[in-house]
Amino acid sequence: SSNGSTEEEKTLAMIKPDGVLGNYTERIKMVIVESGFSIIRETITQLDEHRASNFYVEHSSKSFFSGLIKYMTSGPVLVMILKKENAVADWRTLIGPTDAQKAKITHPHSIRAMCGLDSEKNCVHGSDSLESAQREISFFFGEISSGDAVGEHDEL
Ligand code: RTP
Ligand code: MG
Repeated sequence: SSNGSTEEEKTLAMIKPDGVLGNYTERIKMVIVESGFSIIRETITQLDEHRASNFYVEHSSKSFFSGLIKYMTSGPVLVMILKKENAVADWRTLIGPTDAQKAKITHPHSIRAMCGLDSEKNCVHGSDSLESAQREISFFFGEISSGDAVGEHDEL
């Protein structure tokens, strides 16, 4: 950008109901900060069926969808905007694979290995692309500055 700072990305991170109820919030936040992310916004919210279905609409035809919605509405979630260079990919790497059982074997230092249970109850979410990140940030926090302005209008 024009001020010479590194281009930074924003991604959406979520601690799912099992993570919040299992008291993993502070441990996860510690890993986030130690890994170089800034938490620039955060909110706790309880998803209802409608909002959870909308959030995961890409999976609406999958066999696991009804279980996913039941899980995601089972308690409050903590949603955060994380900022860092390469935030989208780096947060996905830090959380590890979808199946927390596999994560414990193949990615033992990942967040899902630390606090996830199985292929459904995996404790955390991360946007899977820049486009998903923008959609998901808007979903929870409203519109934000577009990508080409990131770094100059980055108070959000
Ligand atoms: P997320 O979107 O939550 O960050 O997870 P992900 O990209 O690693 O995995 P995705 O394929 O997008 O699946 C979304 C969430 O659905 C639940 N799931 N359950 N029972 C199952 O086989 C199954 N498969 C997926 C998980 O909670 C997964 O994170
Ligand atoms: Mg996903």
